[in-house]
Amino acid sequence: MTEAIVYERIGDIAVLAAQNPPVNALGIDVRRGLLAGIERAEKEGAGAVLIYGEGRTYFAGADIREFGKPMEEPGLPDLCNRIEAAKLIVVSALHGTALGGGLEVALSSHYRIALPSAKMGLPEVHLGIIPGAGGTQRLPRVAGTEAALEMITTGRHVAAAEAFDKGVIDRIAEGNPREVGLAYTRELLEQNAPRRPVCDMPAPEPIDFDATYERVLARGRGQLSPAIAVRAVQAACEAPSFLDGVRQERELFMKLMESDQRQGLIHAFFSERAVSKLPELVDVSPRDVAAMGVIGGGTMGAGIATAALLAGLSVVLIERDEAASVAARERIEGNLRGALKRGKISQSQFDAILNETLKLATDYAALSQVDLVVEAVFEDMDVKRDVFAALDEHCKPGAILASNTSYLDINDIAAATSRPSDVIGLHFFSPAHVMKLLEVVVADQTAPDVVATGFALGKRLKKTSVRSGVCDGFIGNRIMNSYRKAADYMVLDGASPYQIDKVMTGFGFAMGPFAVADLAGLDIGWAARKRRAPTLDPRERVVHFSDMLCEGGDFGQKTGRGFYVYEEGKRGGTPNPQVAEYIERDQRDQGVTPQIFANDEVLRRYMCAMVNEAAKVVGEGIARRPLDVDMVLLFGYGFPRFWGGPLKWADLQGPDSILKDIRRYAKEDAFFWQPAPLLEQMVAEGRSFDDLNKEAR
Ligand code: 3H9
Repeated sequence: MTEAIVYERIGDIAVLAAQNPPVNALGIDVRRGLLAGIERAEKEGAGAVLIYGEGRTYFAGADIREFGKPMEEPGLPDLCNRIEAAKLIVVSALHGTALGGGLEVALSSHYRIALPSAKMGLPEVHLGIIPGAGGTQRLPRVAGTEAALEMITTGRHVAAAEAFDKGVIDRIAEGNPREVGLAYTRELLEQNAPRRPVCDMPAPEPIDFDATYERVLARGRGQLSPAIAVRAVQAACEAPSFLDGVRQERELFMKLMESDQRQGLIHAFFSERAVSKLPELVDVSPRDVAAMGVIGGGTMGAGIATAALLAGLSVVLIERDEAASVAARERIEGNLRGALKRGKISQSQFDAILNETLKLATDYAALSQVDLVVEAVFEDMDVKRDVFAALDEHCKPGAILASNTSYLDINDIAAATSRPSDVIGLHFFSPAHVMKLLEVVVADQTAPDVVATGFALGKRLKKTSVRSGVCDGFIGNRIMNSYRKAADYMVLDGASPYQIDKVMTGFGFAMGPFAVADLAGLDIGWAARKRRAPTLDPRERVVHFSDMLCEGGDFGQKTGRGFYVYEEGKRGGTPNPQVAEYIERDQRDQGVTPQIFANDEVLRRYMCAMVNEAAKVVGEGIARRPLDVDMVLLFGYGFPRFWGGPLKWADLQGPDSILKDIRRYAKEDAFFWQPAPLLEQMVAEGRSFDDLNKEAR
């Protein structure tokens, strides 16, 4: 017996209690313990086995940390088959989250009971794999083909009541898993209930698997695991025997286990959790935040206020006059109405937020009691400095003063106050009540407990928070500027914006860079380019075709025309024929002879620009670790999760091959393609970005 599974005899019942915190993952000790427990129970002549988890959950799945390493015996598939083949009845009592291999162990048990709060599912597709211990064979047998396919291809966690309706569990009971499980097992013994192996149930009904495969593949935008899962369920229906189906599932599972997508998605899983754990904050307590101030009620300010209100904070929003206050309130009301419609809040919560928790004011004196204030006014240093001087005057001592600036220097903003250690950047992404990313921008004098409070606030608002140092654009916008420029240069040199968009959506982005620019508003980039023009380095190449669009009043989706033409009521746009004229004019003016870019080359340049700038951001200490950059791109810029992030992607390609291409591109434009010193150093030392992540732990 291992310590991870505690064996106990209660009368006729052998109880196997999992003790492998925090989530009772099915690591090698747990698997050995379960196997030994079943064998011992049989040997002792027990009448039944009860399996349950101590702590917060039944098994939450295979131990993901073992993936990529040689599998130690017993493997989970064999263990599940052995549990199912046990000579006595096996009962599982589920609580918490019975996920992946956890649900597979439960499905191998002969009877399943769950607490009403339990959730269950097969979320393997989110890790780039499929259930690999019989889940794709057993779930369709108990729940039917359609229901199983839906659960497996979406990875959705299903509540106990729904699982009961679908036939996944046999009973729901209030209490604790041990007591509930024991009572149920006793009852089954009293009734002489038979063993009930799912593998003996008839094969599920087949459906049109080819059509389902195509539909799921398209929905995955390049992610393979959900579509492969369809084929595994197909095997459950069509394979000559249960064991043959299990064998087919295993083959598909192993193929995915070796894929880049599995590596990318597991990197995303662990990085998502590591990103907000900063070693320097381990012993630092955040300040209490109950009341929040927001300065400015435009789209951004209203979004930030909405996020705070939805998280249960009270909000005082400052606008410059009555009319602007009314408009801000309407924006917030609109956002909240969306939350109401999606069932995120009830009508009474909606009313209470608008009538009680949200206050609007035009006088900074209304901020005297707030614990933290986020400024979201016009991006102009003079305006921001005035705001912060006023905050300094009116906010109580200890209140945190945060700016939502996207690129201005937080140190300069902090200098406008008498308390720079209380000043921080909290960079939200629009719409702020929807987007998951929060950049916590730490200035030179920001106090550690202020940083900790930024992260605590992010958690409360259900954001993924990433620490960033101060630089133009912080982590995300700085990197975006770079890959956007690479895209612009490719267009000037002969690629079309539509080719680039198509290549990048093929890579897995929801939208390409030119469609994104149309959505964000072309006037934003235009204003930034005009602002930066006087300080541009003369060696920098400049493109003009986007300016030409703006000069003609085409600002993207909001004006109905940009790189694409948008028709009222239609999703997406069609290429704007004028764009080709502007590009040709730009090429003529600059004496550029257009060339043809293969799609691979488009992807390579775009990604090399992203990786190179990301490596500079890490090398300069703006991001602490490569994984911080990866999470910024994943949660703020639509980077496909199955690649894990640009630096995980770079590792998968080999950092040396990226550097080789950057050097090749530098022959055409040495100014733009200056290799990141960190990348050069890593390649010289044979290290990967993942090595840097590990060293930073
Ligand atoms: C599988 O089962 C394959 C099989 O079909 C076939 C095999 C042959 N392994 O998320 P939290 C850690 S694939 C190892 O912060 P929550 C996590 O890293 C698996 N570690 O808590 C964190 O560590 P740390 C299918 C794991 O309450 C700590 O536990 N299962 C695993 O917000 C707490 O996690 C899944 O995909 C794991 N499986 O959420 C479920 N799971 O404290 C994945 C968690 O050091 N897990 N950890 O940062 C989850 O979805 C959530 O963790 C869960 C709890 C909902 C369980």
